[in-house]
Amino acid sequence: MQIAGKVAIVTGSSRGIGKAIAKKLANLGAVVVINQEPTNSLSHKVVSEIIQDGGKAICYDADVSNKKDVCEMIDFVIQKFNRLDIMVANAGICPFQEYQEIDEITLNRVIDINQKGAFYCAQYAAQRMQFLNIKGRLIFTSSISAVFGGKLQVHYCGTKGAVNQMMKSFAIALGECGITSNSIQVGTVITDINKEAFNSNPELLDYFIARTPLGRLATPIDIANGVCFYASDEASCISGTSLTIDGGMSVNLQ
Ligand code: RM4
Repeated sequence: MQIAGKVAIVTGSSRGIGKAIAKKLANLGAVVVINQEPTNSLSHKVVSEIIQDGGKAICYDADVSNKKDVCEMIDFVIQKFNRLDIMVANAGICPFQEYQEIDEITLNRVIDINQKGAFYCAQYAAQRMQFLNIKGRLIFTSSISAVFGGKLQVHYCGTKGAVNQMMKSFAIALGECGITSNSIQVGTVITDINKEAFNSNPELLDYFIARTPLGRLATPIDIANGVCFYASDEASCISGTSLTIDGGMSVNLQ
């Protein structure tokens, strides 16, 4: 997959799925920007792991729900590398809660990070790519929860549905510039986002595995593989699509 020499930002890449995406992109020769929210302190470790593996990476703290932060991050990257080829809008949260318990603060935080954050990253990255005449890539981390509901994810599912619709609309708006826009519909992948939920309810994990035709849940690497394909030159004629990576879970009603 032709990615060498490209510059990529991966939001929420200090751990979990974002970290796997960043490491795979770096492994394929991209210069990767590891983004985390400023209160976090893990990204330096990811950068040193990538450099130890012979890759190129820097880190940049920015709260994606803050438009000014996002624009400054993108401007910094373009100033440093003279280009931005790949924007992976991956940062997201999913506080599992009964619908009655979801207060305004929580709802706004989920929308601010998952939906507005993805929008700010895509909007400004696309504007800069267009200005620099770069046939770039917008890749969104969506979810099977964009299609299926979740009893404890009423707020989260709404944002993932929105991410898919934004993705399609960006694809239409940016086609004439040769910029593609796609999303990965992530199945149930065990990371910090849901570890607690599974620890407190191990049967749920057994249920998800049992309904997955391939008999295993997708891993962060599986998601990274899909993102790297969308980011590659080989995917230059793919836009406005969602690739589901879930071991077949979402097509199985059993
Ligand atoms: C995914 C899907 C999974 C859930 C995670 C947090 O999009 O909904 O089932 O565990 O989000």
